[in-house]
Formats: sequence, structure tokens, C-alpha cells
Amino acid sequence: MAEPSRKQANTLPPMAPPESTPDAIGRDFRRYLEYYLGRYPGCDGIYRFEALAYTLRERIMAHWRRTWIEHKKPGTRRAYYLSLEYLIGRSLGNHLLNLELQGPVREALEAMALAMEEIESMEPDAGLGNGGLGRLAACFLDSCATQALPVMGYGLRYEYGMFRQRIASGYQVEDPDRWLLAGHPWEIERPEYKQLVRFGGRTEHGRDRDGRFRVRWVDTEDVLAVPYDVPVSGFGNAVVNTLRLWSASATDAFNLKEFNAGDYADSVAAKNQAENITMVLYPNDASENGKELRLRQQYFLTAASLADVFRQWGGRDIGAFERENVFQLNDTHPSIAVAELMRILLDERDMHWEAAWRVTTSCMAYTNHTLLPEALERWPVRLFERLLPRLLEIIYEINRRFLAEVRTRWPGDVGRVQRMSLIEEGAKPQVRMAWLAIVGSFSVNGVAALHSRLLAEGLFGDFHDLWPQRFNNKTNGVTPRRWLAQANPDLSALITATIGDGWQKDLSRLRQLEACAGSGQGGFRSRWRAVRRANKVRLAELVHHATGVRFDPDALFDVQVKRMHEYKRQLLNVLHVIHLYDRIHREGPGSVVKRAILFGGKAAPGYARAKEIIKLINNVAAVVNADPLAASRIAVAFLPDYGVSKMMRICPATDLSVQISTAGKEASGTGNMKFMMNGAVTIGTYDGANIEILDAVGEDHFFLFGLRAEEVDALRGNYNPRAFLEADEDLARVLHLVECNHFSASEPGIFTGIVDSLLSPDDPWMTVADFRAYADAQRRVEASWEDEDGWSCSSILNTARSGRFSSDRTIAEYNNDIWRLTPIGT
Ligand code: 26W
Repeated sequence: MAEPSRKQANTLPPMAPPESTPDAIGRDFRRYLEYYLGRYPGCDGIYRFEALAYTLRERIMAHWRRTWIEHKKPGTRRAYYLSLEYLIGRSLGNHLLNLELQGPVREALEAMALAMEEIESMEPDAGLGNGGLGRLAACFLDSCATQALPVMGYGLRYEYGMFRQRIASGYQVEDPDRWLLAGHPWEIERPEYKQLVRFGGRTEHGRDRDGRFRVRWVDTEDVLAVPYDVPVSGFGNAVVNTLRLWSASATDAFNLKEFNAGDYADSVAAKNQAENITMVLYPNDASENGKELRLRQQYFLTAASLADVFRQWGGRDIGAFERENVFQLNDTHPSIAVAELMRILLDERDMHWEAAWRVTTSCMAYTNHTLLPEALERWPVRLFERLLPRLLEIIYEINRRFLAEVRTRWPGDVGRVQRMSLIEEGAKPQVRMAWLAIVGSFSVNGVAALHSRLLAEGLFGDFHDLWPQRFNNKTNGVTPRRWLAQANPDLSALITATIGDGWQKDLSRLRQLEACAGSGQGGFRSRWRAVRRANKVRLAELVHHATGVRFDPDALFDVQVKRMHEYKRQLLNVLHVIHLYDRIHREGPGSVVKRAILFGGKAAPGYARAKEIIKLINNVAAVVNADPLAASRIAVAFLPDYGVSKMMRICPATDLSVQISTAGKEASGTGNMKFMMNGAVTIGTYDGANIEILDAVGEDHFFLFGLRAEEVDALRGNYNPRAFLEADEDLARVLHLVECNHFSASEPGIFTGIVDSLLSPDDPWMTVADFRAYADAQRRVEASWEDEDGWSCSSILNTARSGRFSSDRTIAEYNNDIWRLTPIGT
């Protein structure tokens, strides 16, 4: 009689968390270290990290269970964030902050002569994402938990995260990131909730006993999806939400076959193919590569997650499903969810098309993260047919009905029907995933005001004509817990001492710092400077350790860190560095301010031009740093392996945040917000969220330059970079230095491709067109920097006015306009 006793056991309340006195924490830490891990306090640091993580996890568990019980209460509406990427970084310090355990843990460790920061630094970054989109997902989870919203994240548990970047002879080299090897103490495997995901096979059409049309998807190759749960703690509210990551595992059918000696090798190969699905994160940022394995990943995440939601829904009335469930699609990567939800409702829940479509389009919401055409996902119909035959049938039917609607609205407009079709016709027909996401969603949003406007006017214009009310903007944000409280503890302490606690949960309170920006504020500005200088010393140590380049903490720290991409225009930045070098030689070292220029970012392994740009940065750095005259004023470094943890050291130490994308290309940017929050001043184009940052801080505290999006568009077609070259001697000298191999003496000609691209009338990024404006804006930076108090005032005002860029504000907007969830426990 297992069942009754299990039921009874289920009614037992969760255990209370263990005590959190320094004594209790110290005891548990040693218990884990010595009894569980079999190590001693003087062991390798990674085990001290693990023991501390387990000690903390025990203190999370009861909150986690309580939160779960709240989520499961009947009638609770929940949201699911579907994302192929979560760039979480380290978790230990974040949980310590959120659980308010920094004090007792530090004390417990000090009693053993151990340093908390040292242990924190042992944790490997969970690099399950590429860049902005993945980090945004992580910030959003933090804000959802902090606002006690019943939101669950679904993602993939990649064995290999984002590759590690090394620099050898100036070139990027990629090493695999086997982040799980060191152990992942935060996750809990839940094989009891595994799901079967089907691929391949064929469909059978027929009628059931009641004469209803039925489709069966048969002869499939199945893969198991095993969930691993990762806790997401809220700040100071005892809420712990769940990030559920799926891992692919072969079914028992494969395992049985292994015993069959005859085709042992084949069956192991098949098993490997199944388990390959979650082996590696695709390192492409902003260009799709159409690989079959990637589509498998997308369907695997989507199917497993939807199946998990329906497992929890159980036999309840499907009519209530749309009231209690909403899915947020993080870009088109999981947009097959539209067709998969239809498949479940039609084939497994016996619904009619119209009712199923109503449910689907009431549950799905889609966020777009890029306007770049090369990033728009399209999958060959042939591939879909082979891999997901039932889903392709459903997409065809969605399209048939949708196009009928378009024809009714615009009779005879054949062009429009072709443009809006979910299927792009041609020699190789393709499924347009963004169109599928729009047609299947009740909400479509961009991630900054300009981006959302450009979507509605351009890329999604036809759809905006049809359904204007579907479109909305949700300007991105970043979590102030990680990006200010945790990354910049000294500045946080100064802020708290000045305006009190509470800003961590209500960042708009930072506005109270405005009063301290002016003179005569009891030395606030000099305390502000002292904290920032200490941060710069720490960053200089990191840079020196990693690159050998010495940064003077009194220099202007001029920083551009982000994925390497032509549209982000690291090239424009290098051209300016060369211009400074040239100025020092022409006008003398006194003509420029002391600057430390930092670059960092990974290039997609297949993106040759981005890799050449890394090489150029490194070569320019080598020449400048080795030149005594130049090195007396400027230092240049490329910091390898830029990621979340590095950014936590970089943004508190940055004076000048470089955000110089070609206008109209950067959907939002989120690094720009982290810098602003920490008191950096931005030099930037009128693009993405820069526009809103400028609006918040005011033009006196932001260095704006360059072409606007409309001007970039207007210039296209008659862009003549050589004319800019002829009109600008500074620019001509800079390009000449590159061309004449001044930075590539031992490898002549390696930068010819870069120079040609800059001088091509077809250069989509129009780098040369913005050179003069950028150099002039940097002159204004120099003048401002020389006024120490004026600069500090701008720095303080940037922090003070950054409240709007908290992801708490963003999530509140998602909740008010899209999700409509009620916080738990209220
Ligand atoms: C299919 C390959 C692929 C992979 C990733 C295409 C596109 C992407 C992402 C859209 C790239 C990305 O991370 N976009 C960034 O999203 C951030 C969060 O919204 C924005 O702040 C950045 O501006 C945007 O580039």
C-alpha cells in the first residue's frame, strides 16, 4: 500500500531551513567538505567552493519548495520563459547576496582563515549563452524571483558552454568549455520528470471511431529529455524560482540494442546522436547557420518544456489552460512552440482547430532581439519534413488559414501574400520562423524604443498593418543586484550610506544621489572618486595578469567589451586608437589625456572578419605599448575570454563606456546599462537603448555622435567612403598606417581585407562615415576629463539616473502588459 502513505507524506510541511549563524554555517561547510566530498580545508579551491555551495543550497531548499507549492496552487497563472540561452555566470555570490547571508558566511570562513572572495572566484561561469540575449534571460529570472512572480525558465543543459577564448600571436583560439566537469552543485537532477521527444518518422492520416479526422506521428526516433533544476533566488524575499534545463539522453531502446553484438557500433552511434543534442551551445551570435542539430535543439527544448507544462496540467479542463499559462519566446529560437502547442492540443487533447488556435494565440508572446537580416531564422522545408513531419503539416495549415485572412484584408495584393507567407518560395523553400512567431502570438515586442519602432515600420511592417495592437516595446534592463550591489560592493556601501537601503529593489531611488553630484556635498564626489579608483586598481591587476599590459589607475579607462561584430564597430574604436597614436607623434604626448583602452569580446569561430579585427586590435596594442612615446600616454589591451564574471570587474572601473554601433543596428544593448549604473559616461551613437540612456541622463553627461538611423539609410546606395578619406587628413593617415603594414611588419598584407571593407561603397556599417564625428566626440571627452569635478558630477548623475534600466522595471512592464501574473504570497 504505497499510495496512501505517500499521500500522507506529501502533506508534511517542508523542513525549516537550517540555522544561519556563523557557527552553524561553519559546521555545515566542514561537514560537506570532509564527510561528503572527502576533502580538507586546505584542499583545492574548487572543493571549498562546492562545500560552500552545498551549505548554501541547504538554506535555499525550503524556500524553493515553498515557492513551488505556491506556484502549484489551483488557479495560479504562470509564465514560462523559453530560451536557448541563459548566461548565468557564477551563482554563489548572487545567492549570498539574495539570502542576506554575506555577513555570517564571511564570519564563518574567517574563523577558518578562509576568504569568501577567494572561494567565490573558484566557481566556473555557467556560460550557457552567447551574449546579450542570454544575459538578458538571466537578468529577467533574477527580477521575476525578486518580484515573486510565478515564472519558470526553460532551457538546455549544454555540456559545453560558450567556448573559452585564448589569444595566440594576436589571434583568437577557441578551447572547449567543459563547465560541468568541476561539478555543478546548484542543480538537482529530476529523472522522475523526464519526457520523450520525437523526431523523424512519418504521419498517418485517418478517422477515429467517431469519424473524426486524426493524425498519428509514427516510426519516430525518440530521445529522452531529463530535467535538471537550478534555483533562482529572489532578493531578500524567501522566493526561489526554478530554471529547468533539459539534458538529452538515449532511450532504453538504444541501451538494449547495445547488447546486441551484431550492430553494437551502430547502436552506440545512434545513442551518441541522441545525446549530442545538448552537447554544445552554438557560438553564433547574430547569424544563423542552418545546421540540422540546431533545429533539433530548438525542438527538443520546446517539446520537452511544453510536455512538462502539460504533465503538470494533468487532466484539468483544457478550457482553462489559456487563463493560467503564458509562454514568452526569447527570439525565434523556440518559436516552433507555436506549432508544437497546436500539435498537442489537436493530436493529444482532441481539440478542434479553431479552439486550439485560440488557445495557442492566447498563450504565446514573442520578443525579437535583432534587425540584422542575416540573423533571421529560416529552416529549409526539406529539413523540416524529414525531422518534424507533423509540425510541418501544422505550419502549412496555419499558413493556409493565415493567407486566407491576408487575401480577405487585401484582395488581389499578391505581393503582400508572398511577403507574408510563412513559407518563402524559391528553389529551396524555407519556413520563416519570425513570421510563425508573429502569427502565433498575441504580443510581439522589440527591446528598445527605436528597435520596436523600426520593427513596426520595416521588417514587420506588413504584420503591423494587419495587427497593430499586437506590437509593443519593452526596453531592456539589467539586474541591479548583480550589476551594482554584487559587482561594486564599495560603491553600493557608499550609496547605502548616503540614501539608505531600498535602492536594490527600487532602483529609481538612486535619483536621490542627484543632490550629491554638485559641489559642497561633504566630500561626496571625492569619496565617489576614491571608490572608483580602487575599482580601477583591481581591474588594472586583472588586465596586467591576463595580458601583461599595465593600466595606470589615474588614466581615463575607455572600455568596449561585447561580442565582436562589424555592426558594433570595434573597428571604429581601433581607428581612433591609431589616431591617438598618430596625434602623440605629431603633436607630442602632452596633446592627449592619459588613457587606458580596453577591448574584450569573442568572435564566432566561423566569422573570419571578426577574428581579423581581434588580430588588428592586438597588433595595434603591441605597437602602441612598445612605443615609449605613445606608452607614456596610452595603454591598449585586449582582455581574453570576456564573460559575465569579467564584466563584474570591468564595469565598476570604467570611466568611458564605448557604445558605437551603426545607428539602427543594435537592438538595445545591455552592457551600456551596466556601465551607466556604475557611473561610467557613455560615448555613443543614437542607437538602441543609448537613445533612452541619453534621454535619462541628459546631453551634458553623454557624448553623442554620428549618423542617425535615417541618415544611414539615406546614405545607402550613394555612400562614398573615399570622399570621406579625401576630406579628412587624420583619417587618411590612420588608414595609411594600417595599409603600409605599420602594425603588421612581420605579416605584411594581413589587414588588406579590413581596409578594403572600410573603403567599399557597400560597407553596410559605414565606419568611415562616422570617423570624424567619433574623433571629435573623443576630443570633447578629453576636455571633460580634465575637469575632474565636472567628470565626477557626470559620473554620479549617470548612476543617479540609471533607475529606469533596472530589469525590475522591464519585468514589471512585461507583467502589466503581457503576462498579467499575481505575485505569490500576496
Ligand atoms: C540564430 C543565430 C542567432 C543567435 C543569437 C541569431 C541572433 C541571436 C541574438 C538575437 C543575438 C543577441 O544576443 N541579440 C542581442 O540581444 C540583446 C538583448 O535583447 C540586445 O540588447 C542586443 O542589442 C542584441 O544584439
